[in-house]
Amino acid sequence: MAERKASDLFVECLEAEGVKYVFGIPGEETLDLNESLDGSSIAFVPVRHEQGGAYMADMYGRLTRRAGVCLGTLGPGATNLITAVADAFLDRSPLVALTGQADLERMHKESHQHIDIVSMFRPVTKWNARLQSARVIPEVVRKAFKVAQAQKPGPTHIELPEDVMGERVDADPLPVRPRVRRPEPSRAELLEAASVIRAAANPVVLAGNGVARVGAAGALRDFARATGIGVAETFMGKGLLDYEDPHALGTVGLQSRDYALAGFEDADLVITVGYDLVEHAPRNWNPGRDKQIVCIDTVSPEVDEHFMTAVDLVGDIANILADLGAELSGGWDGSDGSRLNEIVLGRFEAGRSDDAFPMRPPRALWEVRQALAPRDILVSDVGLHKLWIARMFPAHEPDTVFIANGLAGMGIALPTAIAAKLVHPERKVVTVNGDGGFLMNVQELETAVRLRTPIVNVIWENRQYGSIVWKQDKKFGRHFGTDFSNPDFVALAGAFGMPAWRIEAVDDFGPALRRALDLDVPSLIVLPIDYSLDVAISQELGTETVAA
Ligand SMILES: Cc1ncc(C[n+]2csc(CCOP(=O)(O)OP(=O)(O)O)c2C)c(N)n1
Repeated sequence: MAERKASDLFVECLEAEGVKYVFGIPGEETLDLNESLDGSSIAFVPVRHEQGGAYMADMYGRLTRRAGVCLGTLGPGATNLITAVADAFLDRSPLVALTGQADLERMHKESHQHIDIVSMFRPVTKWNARLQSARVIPEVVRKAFKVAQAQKPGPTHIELPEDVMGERVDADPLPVRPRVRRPEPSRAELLEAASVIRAAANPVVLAGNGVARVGAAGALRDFARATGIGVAETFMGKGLLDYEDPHALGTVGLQSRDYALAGFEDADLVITVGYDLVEHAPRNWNPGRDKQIVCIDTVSPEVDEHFMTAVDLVGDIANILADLGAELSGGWDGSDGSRLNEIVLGRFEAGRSDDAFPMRPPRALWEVRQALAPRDILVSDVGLHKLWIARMFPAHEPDTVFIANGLAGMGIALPTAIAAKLVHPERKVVTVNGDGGFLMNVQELETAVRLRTPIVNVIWENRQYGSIVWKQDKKFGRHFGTDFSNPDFVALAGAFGMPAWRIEAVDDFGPALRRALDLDVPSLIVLPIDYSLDVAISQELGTETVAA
């Protein structure tokens, strides 16, 4: 290859990694990189706040399992990326963050917009580095993608000093091996796990985000069918089993008695599959530390005194489930449902005839479920609405209900939904937001309109930070610092050039949602919501154990 500009080589390396989009905002210190992107096969997607761009990369990575890429300039551009990079860190999305930087020669002294971004990103990335010389670009880029995409995935970060990106260099991208070999547990470990499980009278499976991440839902369904063992899902594991599957025990984690009512109280053994402790602490389902645990995951599990595992099966989750299922086949009957599902789905179904207005959550969610096909996508923002979605929105398929439960940052829904629509243009995409969180990334409505990504944004309007009101009322019997006024959301959407509607009667929501879903442009629906119905539903479910 001939000598060329370092930024050209850098972009060739991104192309070799299969990058299709870079989401971000250019800066004066990323001029060369942006110019090189312009001449490449990669689409640079300008966003309206770097956080929006990083959330788009986060969802792109989550859905494609290839790292999404975001870009911010030095200083404020980089710090604006951080919240969404941290989300990718705790929610385990492969993401590569690129940030500009001053010339190497002005880094040792006080200098315009120069702060130590590499140190700042270190705690929220799996790996990061400053590009010290153009010659190492192929290694640095390959490493950033390899580390980001390795189990458990997460973000990496490369800092790009302006002068390095302008150097002349003669090098080529390193080869990218498309398939990564995943390790397998030994036969002895597998047989040991099988014998521990065989000795259990009442085993249950707790399945988490990690199963969806590696596309092992089919293997999990087969395992449940082959063994007869029931499966409970975390919020982020929604849809791993179709909620109508006879082995589905429900979504656990919102309240203290969820696990008990899903069968954990009587369980002597819990098989965790792709379970990330960040989602929900094991103390909640193993308070007495008396359950035997078999852990199936892609990496060795975290240490927690409530999660002392008997056997770990580390490697390819789908293969492990298939091999273990073959060893165990039959033996249990976890197919008569769970009391948890009975209560929650009963309330959900009852919601269909609730004609209260402002609308109450079960009816609002019932209408969303009716309007979406099984593989369509619902993206939740963060707040009381998220707890309702986690609690009762029934999912048929994995990767169809997105609930951020690692970092859980408000404002995630709109930008991530845009990326979901870019990845799956054939599926309908709806966001449900609180009126607090929606305004945190509202600027990305312009990006959605410009990209013509027809997502439907539903805002549950109550003019309060609902989940904080709920918590304060319970703790202090009053709430404070939680009320606000809103802009006229319909007029605001109109200013962005989008169709929008305010729902004035309970029966109007379903038809409005269907009408919006048929459009080929993004739209917005304001739904006045009544949160007086407690998400805790019934005393039988106990007190809540999570924050929104
Ligand atoms: C960026 C960020 N800031 C603060 C919080 C803490 N928090 C969690 S939920 C919530 C209130 C959400 O209010 P709203 O978006 O109106 O949704 P609602 O609870 O009313 O459904 C707050 C402040 C957070 N999770 N993320």
